[in-house]
Amino acid sequence: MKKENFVAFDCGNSSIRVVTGLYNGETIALKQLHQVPNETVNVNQIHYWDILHIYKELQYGLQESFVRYGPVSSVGICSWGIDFGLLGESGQLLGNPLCYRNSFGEAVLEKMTEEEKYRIFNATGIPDHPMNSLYQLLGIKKYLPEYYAAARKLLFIPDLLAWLFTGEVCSESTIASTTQMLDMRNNTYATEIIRRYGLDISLFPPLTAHGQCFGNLRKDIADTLKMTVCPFVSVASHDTASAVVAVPAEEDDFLFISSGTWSLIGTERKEPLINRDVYEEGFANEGGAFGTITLLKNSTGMFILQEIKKELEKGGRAYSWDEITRMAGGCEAKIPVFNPNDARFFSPRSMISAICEFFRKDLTIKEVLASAYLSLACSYRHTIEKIEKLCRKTYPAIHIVGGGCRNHYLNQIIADLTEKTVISGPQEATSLGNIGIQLKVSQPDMGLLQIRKILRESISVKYIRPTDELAKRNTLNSYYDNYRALFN
Ligand code: LRH
Repeated sequence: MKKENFVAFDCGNSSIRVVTGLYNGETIALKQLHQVPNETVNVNQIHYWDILHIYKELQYGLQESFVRYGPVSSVGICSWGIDFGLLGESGQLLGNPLCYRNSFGEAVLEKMTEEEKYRIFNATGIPDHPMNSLYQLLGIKKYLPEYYAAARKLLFIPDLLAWLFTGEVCSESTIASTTQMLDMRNNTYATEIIRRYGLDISLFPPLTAHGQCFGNLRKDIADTLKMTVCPFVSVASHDTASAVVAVPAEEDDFLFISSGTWSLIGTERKEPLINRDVYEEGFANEGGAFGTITLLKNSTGMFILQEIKKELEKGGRAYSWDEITRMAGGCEAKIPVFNPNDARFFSPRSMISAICEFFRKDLTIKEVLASAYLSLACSYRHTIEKIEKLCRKTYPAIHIVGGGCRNHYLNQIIADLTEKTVISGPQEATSLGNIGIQLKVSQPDMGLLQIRKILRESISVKYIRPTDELAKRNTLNSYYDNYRALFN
């Protein structure tokens, strides 16, 4: 069989990546074509995404795929959730998309009553968070009224990129679910909520079905890149949803952590779970591939460590992740723990200072790092215990996928602390899941489980078993007790 060449655009919170998946009829070989950091740009205290920079980098990767592997069978796009760009009356982009780390949504959410918050959760399946697109959009309407008034279409990041590449204006359910404006029971926009808060329903583009072509590379772009036109396929365009497609689980009920800047900790379900307990615990029913639901907690992930690393590197010297984990592992003092999801760590000027201020003392850098890793692992255990309670089930293993799964130091702490086997990999879960869904175009009978099987057979994973050293377990459990005490 002729090899097919599928391209995944994978734009995460911290990197822009283009990957080709060469499919031989049985398995997929991933080839990374291009990767550069993704960063926000701060102008007058507002964080923006540089979408045209992202667009240029993706063009470069697409062209590389054509040069190296010939005509592209199709392209799928996925990105981080929540953020969006606005198009005006003449069909042009009105500005760079704002980043969810701005505070536009905060003031809006503060004014909502408990009853309103629950009503929105009940209608959408998504709990409140100031960064959600709903609150951001209401914040923009209030604080940047001329920007909102000029908007005629709202495109989430993958949709905005799709529009730049194809000219098509459309969306899909996984990315739309991160907005808190999608009704997760019916997979349609939550029109009642959108109207109730005075937002314009016509801003939202139609939703496409997974595994179908929605457009083609614009001819002028193909000519500039000196390549042939290729189709664009609707994939699970929220990066988390694509990553879940590539979880190498054989069983159909599994626990996953999609580990990157954020850690999405959850399970895959056929139906949403919308009730008071889920709301109180802050779990979200996000959209998954082919109408599945990912019941998950959107939890701080590697962000805290990425920020500390950046801060250390301001001194002019680069630190590898191995070095960072060695420093953390070399901490011999008692390790203090904090809640990584505390608002103080959401967007601080200095993460190191924020951590020291939280403990009201100067910690050594080894202590800061050890504390960040341990706190992260404690937050994972805490969330997993809640999932097990909500789903009335105990899971023996945790699948960790995404860039963060490479961190063996962290994986071992997670295994030891949760007393579960960690199955780590694939690191490129988002790109792999993206490409997996593209297989459906030429094989329409293929379902999620078959796609997952092909992806599983295309990769290898590592098993990390929990320690059987009692003393180590006891120390970790006492740290975890300290962590739990933060919530009393
Ligand atoms: C993970 C993620 C998460 C969002 C955040 C902005 O990459 O998409 O689901 O909440 O980024």
